[in-house]
Formats: sequence, structure tokens, C-alpha cells
Amino acid sequence: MNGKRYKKISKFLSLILRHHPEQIQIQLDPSGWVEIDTLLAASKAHGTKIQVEELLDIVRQNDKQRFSISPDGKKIRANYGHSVQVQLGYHKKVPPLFLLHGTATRFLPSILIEGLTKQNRQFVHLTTSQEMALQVGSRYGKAIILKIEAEQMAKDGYPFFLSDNGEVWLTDHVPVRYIQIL
Ligand code: HQG
Repeated sequence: MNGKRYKKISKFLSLILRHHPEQIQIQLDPSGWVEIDTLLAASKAHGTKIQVEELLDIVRQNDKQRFSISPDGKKIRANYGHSVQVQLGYHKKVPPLFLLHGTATRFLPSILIEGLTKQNRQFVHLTTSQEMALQVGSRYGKAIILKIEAEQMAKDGYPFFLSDNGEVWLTDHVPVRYIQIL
């Protein structure tokens, strides 16, 4: 297995399937899916040649299960992280008592005023994994973990969705009163 190449392709797929399908002149359907054949042909035409077996292997082995293949095996989509408008069709689900959000200390002043907002994405992303929260926060600077009173939020009527990777929780906005600094 070529780890470096797989990581590069995974990043490419995230870019195309979450943010900029137009960069290789493809369109996602309203639920974020695209035909694998269409994706691979367009990728090739734009200089990124990926074999179908390789794509399937990357989806299977992906450390964060970022992508799904449709049940008929013909389409692919990203499981979370979108900035493009898609209807993922996830059902509301009661979250665990607490969820975590990794961020950078420099964002704290603003977060403590506005709460967690989705920025460029369609949702605020939360996790149960301390390790993942740390890693996610450190992408933007000195990492800090916020503990979110998720179950209470759900009781108060805020919807939560669990992405198809089984690990990333999605919600629209986390008001300040549900946020604790770990
Ligand atoms: C911060 C990764 C100022 C927020 C992860 C974050 C995730 C605020 C940044 C997924 C704020 C947005 C998404 C406010 C939130 N004021 N800053 N009011 N509210 N922020 O990248 O959650 O590896 O859009 O704390 O695992 O970091 O790509 O979101 O620091 O699941 O698959 O604004 O991406 O997955 O950053 O990451 P992002 P995120 P992948």
C-alpha cells in the first residue's frame, strides 16, 4: 500500500466531494453523490489519474472513513465536512452525554461570545474522541478541547446527526451555555 499517495488522493477527494466539484467540472447530486466513473474520468482529465480499485481501497482503508460508496457500488460521496449545499439525509439521533470539539486557543474569545458556529461548512463538527479533537484543533494553532453538553442540548431541542463514518457528530450551532473548556 502506498500511504503517501493514498493520503494525497484522500485530500483531493475531500476537496472535490466536500468543497469544489466544479474544479474538475463535475456536479454532485442533491445528496452529495457522484458516479464513480464520472469522478474518475474528470479527475484524469484534470491530471489526477486514479484506478477504480485504488479508489475503493482508499475508501475502505481511510483512517477517518471520510467517504461512502452507494449500495449499488456506482457512486461515492463524502460523509461529512461539506461546504457545498447537500442533503445528506442523516436522521436525528440522541448524542452521548458529552461530545468534544477541538479548536485553537486563538478562536476562544470569539467562540465564548458566539458559541460554535459552522464557519464555511454546513455543520459544526463534534467527536467522542479526545485524540481526534486534539488533532483537529492543532490544525489551526495551539489546540484546546471544548466539552459540549450534547445530551442536554438535544433535550432542549437542538438536532444532532451522526455521520456515516459513525464517529463525527453534526449540529447547527452550539450556544455558549453548553460549552465547557477542558
Ligand atoms: C472554529 C476534520 C471563531 C472551529 C475534522 C474550528 C472535522 C470558531 C474552525 C471536520 C467559531 C472551523 C471539520 C466562532 C467555530 N468564532 N472560530 N464562533 N465557531 N470556530 O475546519 O471542526 O480530517 O471548518 O472551532 O475531523 O475544525 O478533514 O471545522 O476551529 O470533523 O476529515 O472555526 O474536518 O475532518 O474549522 O473540522 P473547520 P473543524 P477531516
